[in-house]
Amino acid sequence: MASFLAELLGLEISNAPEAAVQLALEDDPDLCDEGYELMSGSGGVLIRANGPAGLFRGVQTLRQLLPASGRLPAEVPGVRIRDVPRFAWRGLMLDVARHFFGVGDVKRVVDLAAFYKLNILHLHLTDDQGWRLAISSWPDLAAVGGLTAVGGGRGGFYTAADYAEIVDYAASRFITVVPEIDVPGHTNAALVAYPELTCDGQAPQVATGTEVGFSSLCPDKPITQRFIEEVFGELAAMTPGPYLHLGGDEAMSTPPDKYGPFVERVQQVIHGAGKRPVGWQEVATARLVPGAVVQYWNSDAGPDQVVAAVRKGARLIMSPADRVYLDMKYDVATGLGLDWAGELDVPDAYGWDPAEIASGIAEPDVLGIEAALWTETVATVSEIEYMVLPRLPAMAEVAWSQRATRDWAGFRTRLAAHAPRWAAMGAAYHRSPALPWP
Ligand code: TNX
Repeated sequence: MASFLAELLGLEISNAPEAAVQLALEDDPDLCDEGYELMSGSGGVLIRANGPAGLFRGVQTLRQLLPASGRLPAEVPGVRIRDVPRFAWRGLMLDVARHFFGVGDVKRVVDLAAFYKLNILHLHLTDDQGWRLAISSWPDLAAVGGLTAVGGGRGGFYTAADYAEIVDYAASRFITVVPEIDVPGHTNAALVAYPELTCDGQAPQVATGTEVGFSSLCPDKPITQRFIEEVFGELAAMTPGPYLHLGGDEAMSTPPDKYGPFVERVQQVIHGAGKRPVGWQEVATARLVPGAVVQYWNSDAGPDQVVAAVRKGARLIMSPADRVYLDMKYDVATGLGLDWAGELDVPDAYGWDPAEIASGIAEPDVLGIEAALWTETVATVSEIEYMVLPRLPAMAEVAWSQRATRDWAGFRTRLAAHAPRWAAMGAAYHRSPALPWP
C-alpha cells in the first residue's frame, strides 16, 4: 500500500506520525471491510481503516483530492470523511472474447476501476468468436478457439501465467477477478475446436459476426459433462476468488427442457470445486445451489427471473442494459457501440437505483451492481476508455454511495472536473454534452 502510494504520488508514506500521509489500521467495526476515515489538516493526512482494503479505498479518495497531475507537494483541502460502500459487489465486466485485450490493456482497465473504488473485474473469457484462456486438459480451446475475433481479426488468449498476472495485479488493487466461461450457448469457438461437443459431431463454421443465440454444447453427451468438470475444475484451481461465472445467457439453441438440468449440473461442478456460481438472469429458471448469484441484464424477462432467483435464495447483481451496458452508444452520433438497449448518456448511467429494478426485490437482495463492456464494436484500449469514461464513475457512485447522498447537479460538476485527470492518465473519454466541462 505504502509503496503503491509512494510510486503514484512520489511521496513518503508510513505509519510514522510525522509522515505527510499516515495510514493507520484500527478496529472500527462501523467501517466494515472497505470503509475508511480520511482526515487532512495542517498536520498532514491520516487515513484509518480496519484493514488494507479500506486503506486502499481511502487512498483513492486522497488521489481524487489531489491535483490532476497527482504529484506532491500540493495542498489537500482540509476534510474529515467517513465513508463506507453501499454495495459489496461493485463490478466491471470486460468482454475479452469478441475482441481480445492483452494483459497490459487489462491492467489499464483495472487501474481505472480501482480509481473509482470498484472491487470486481468480471472477465467474459469465452464466446462464439473466441476462447481466451488456456485450459491444459483441452488445449485446442485456446490454440484453435483463440485464433478468431469479431471482424476476422487475430484473436489471442491468456496463458495460465498471463491469467495469474492479471489476477495478482487486480488483487494488489483489492479487486477480485470473476472469470466467466459462458455455457451452454455462446460456445461456437469451443465447438470449432472440439466438434465432438456438438450433437451431430460436425464442426461448425468459425463465427466472426455479432449475432447471438446460434451455438450450444450438446447438453446430454457424456463428453460435455467431462468438458464441464475439467474446464471449470481448472478454472477453479487457477482462480483465488470465490466466484466462477457460468454465463447461461441467450441459450436459444439449447433444447428448453435440457437447459435447466444442464445449468444445475454446471452449478454442482462449481459448488463441488468450492466456488460460488454466478449466472446471467436466465439461470434463475433452473434450480440454484446455495450461495448462487444471479446477474440481471434485461428488462424483458429479467424482473420475473430475479424475483424467482431471490425466492430460490440467490442474491443479485444488477446490470440493467439501459443503465450500465457501456457498449451502448452515448447518442445517435457515437461511432462505436450498439444501441439495442437505447442510447445511454451519463444522466442515464447515474439516475437509477439498484433496489428498484423489480418490484418484490429489496435492498438486502442486492449484492451489488456491475457495468458491462461488451466488445463487438470495441477493439482497442482507447476505445474501451472512450466507452467507459465518463459513464463508469457514474455507475461507481451508484454502487458506492448511499442513495440519499446522490444528486445529479453536484455530480455533473464533480465528474466534469475529472477530465484533466483522464488527460493526465492519457485516457480517452467522451465529452458528453450533459456535463459542464472545464
Ligand atoms: C447481450 S448481456 C449479450 C451479449 C452481447 C450484448 C451486447 C448478455 C448476457 N448477452 O452476448 O454481447 O448483449 O450488448
